[in-house]
Amino acid sequence: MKERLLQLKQEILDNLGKAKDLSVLRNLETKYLGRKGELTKILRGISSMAGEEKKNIGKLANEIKTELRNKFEQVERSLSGSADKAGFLDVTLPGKKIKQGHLHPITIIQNELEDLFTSMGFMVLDGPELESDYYNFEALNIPGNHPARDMQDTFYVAPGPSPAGAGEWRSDMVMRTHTSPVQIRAMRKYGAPLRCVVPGRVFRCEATDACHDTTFDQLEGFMIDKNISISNLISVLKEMLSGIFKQEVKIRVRPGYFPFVEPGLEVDVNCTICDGKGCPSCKHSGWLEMIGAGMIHPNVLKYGGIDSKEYSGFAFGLGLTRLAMMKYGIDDIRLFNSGDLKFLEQF
Ligand code: FA5
Repeated sequence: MKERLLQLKQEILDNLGKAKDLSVLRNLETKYLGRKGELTKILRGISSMAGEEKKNIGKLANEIKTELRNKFEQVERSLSGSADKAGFLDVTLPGKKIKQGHLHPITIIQNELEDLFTSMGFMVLDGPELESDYYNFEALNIPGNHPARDMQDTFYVAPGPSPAGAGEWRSDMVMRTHTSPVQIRAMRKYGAPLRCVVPGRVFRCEATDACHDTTFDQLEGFMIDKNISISNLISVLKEMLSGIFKQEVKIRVRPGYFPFVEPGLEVDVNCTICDGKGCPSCKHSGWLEMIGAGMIHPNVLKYGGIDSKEYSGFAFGLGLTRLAMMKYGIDDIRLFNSGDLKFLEQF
């Protein structure tokens, strides 16, 4: 009998250990401790035992019964606790905030410019950042060894040995130094007449300061048609600047040299950081060089497959990152690519 009791106790404890919810527990309770339960039946049988055996088995049976009762209660408490936790939802707790990203200031201003230009009938084009030497320089009237190449020192990719001999090296692929190569690509693809803008990233190998970076954005714009003149260029630039700044901005136009235009112009914007008084962002001049522009050189039209006797055109290259500096009052261009969230979260 003692053996049977200990065996039953072990069986009940094993089953209790496996009980996953309260309904399983209730079934176990009925099966073993209920009115017709297996342990109850044994306990009833003790009354028919005699003498010393009755006393010893009776004591053991009562001890086992008490121990099992306690164990049932303990399991019940833990099962109802976990049920509470799983089933309870505190709807008054504040929700988890999902961090939302936003557009980079350069993208914001690029979108505004694209809207402005499409409203004036310009197409928005794209071009490769890794560009051939031919499109970046050659077809823009800047042959190899032309001194104008020094104005835009670049990153040559995968240099190979120079056919010219020892000490020199050359590569046919460059990180584009400006968005102007897309002029040629567009002329060849679409022909004339043509109205396009090309926003995009450009790269230059140069020392950085508050208004120069090695990676920055430009927006190329060009218009080719019959009888296009400098006055068309100036009026488009004015339209663009007043659209971006939403107010009259002071500009200054001076002669500039770019081999792919004739005549060439530089357009400066009155520095909005210091209000023209002079600061590191404008190199203490009160003006920030913002746009290179001019009438497209006949050689460039020829490279693009357009008859320069029939068509003329203007082109400009806007420093998009510098425009963003002026619009948002940012005094150091290097902040744009810094990845600094304290800076970026202000937009
Ligand atoms: C050019 O890149 C010419 N492709 C522009 C052009 C296009 C002229 C079509 C004529 C016709 P430039 O090197 O000046 O020109 O650069 C144009 C503008 O880019 C500058 O006015 C300036 O706003 C910006 N820029 C130039 N270098 C940097 C730099 N290192 N960091 C930031 N912005 C720059």
